[in-house]
Amino acid sequence: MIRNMIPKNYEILRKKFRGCLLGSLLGDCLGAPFEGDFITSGDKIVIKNYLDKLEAPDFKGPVKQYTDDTAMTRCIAKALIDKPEPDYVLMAKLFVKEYFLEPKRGYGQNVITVFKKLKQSRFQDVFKPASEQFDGSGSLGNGGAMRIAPLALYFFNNYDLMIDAATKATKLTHTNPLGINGALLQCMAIQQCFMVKHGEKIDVHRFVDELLHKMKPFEYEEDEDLEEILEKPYREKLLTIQNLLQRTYDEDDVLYDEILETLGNSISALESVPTAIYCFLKACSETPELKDIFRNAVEYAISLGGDTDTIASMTGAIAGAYVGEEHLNKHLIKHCEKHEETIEMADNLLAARHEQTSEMKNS
Ligand code: R7I
Ligand code: MG
Ligand code: MG
Repeated sequence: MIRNMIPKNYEILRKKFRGCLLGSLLGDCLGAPFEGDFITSGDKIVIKNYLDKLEAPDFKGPVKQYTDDTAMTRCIAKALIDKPEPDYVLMAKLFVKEYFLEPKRGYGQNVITVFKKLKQSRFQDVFKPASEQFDGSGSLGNGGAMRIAPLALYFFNNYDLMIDAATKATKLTHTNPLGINGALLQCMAIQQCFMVKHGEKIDVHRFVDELLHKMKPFEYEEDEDLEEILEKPYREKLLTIQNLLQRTYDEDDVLYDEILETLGNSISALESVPTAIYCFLKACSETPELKDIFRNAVEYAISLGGDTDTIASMTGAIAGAYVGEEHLNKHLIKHCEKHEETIEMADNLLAARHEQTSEMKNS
């Protein structure tokens, strides 16, 4: 193999790869203690103090453990590092191995059936067990979206390959279009953070417009000839985000209830992926300093309650890809399980991507 020169932007990419995977880990570890909670105004202060305490230089506390979100994210990253072409049998095998090694990581109730069937069938047809979930309609949970970050990173500069790989990696466990499209939307949001110049502010409305445009081919349209209105659920959510982003800051309490009502905070992909994107964009539009965006986005995601580990993890992956590792609090990182391995994994994923791209150019 002919090694290519390290490109000039390699350092920036490294910061973004690390920021994204660390952001995903932090959101999961920090959000997990609140999973399933209803959050009161008092709890919001508790969450703020909890994060302040963890950000303090000298605070020592027990390691914050990650859940299934990170366990499965790590499997996708490992598969890409080992095999440069996405290998879905390998991904399925890693999911199953990981689950049976550590089953108590808080996995979704139904996805466990997929793991058991994959194992029993000796990975004959890795897409079959997922397609049988929920009487054949497939899971609409956020399990596909929560683990998609490594694919967005690996294919950040090849949109078509990213969409293809994200679809297939999701179909290993989630075949419902809502589950798949949620994973695609999360992937697109992370990838879009690579299109913003490092250190430059995001135009939040343009960010959503681009997502609206990209989601169009994946959702049905209004068909005038048939006089039939077909569904476009994710684009409806994105329009809601546009609307919510125009609201003023002093309406925060009213806004909070409205966000829960319109965007949601549940375990379903439709009621969590757009919520995570909103948490990120709200922080971008209200936070003057780049260094505070990650913390504000993740704190807000946790304060919404419900599926806190997953929504905070997805928010963290997007925010981390945008601001880069240097704007994540280093003390906060140290409290999270396997943070050092996560940095190594991000570097290996970038190296694997670089080698793959170089090979493509040289062949
Ligand atoms: O989507 P999945 O991997 O779960 C991820 C969530 C995250 O919050 C993790 O942090 C973890 O806590 O779990 O797992 P699935 O079992 O496929 O889906 C999760 C749940 O969503 C299921 O157990 C169901 O309760 C629900 N669900 C559905 N309910 C009705 N009809 C998913 N799909 C359907 C459906 O089609
Ligand atoms: Mg979890
Ligand atoms: Mg969760």
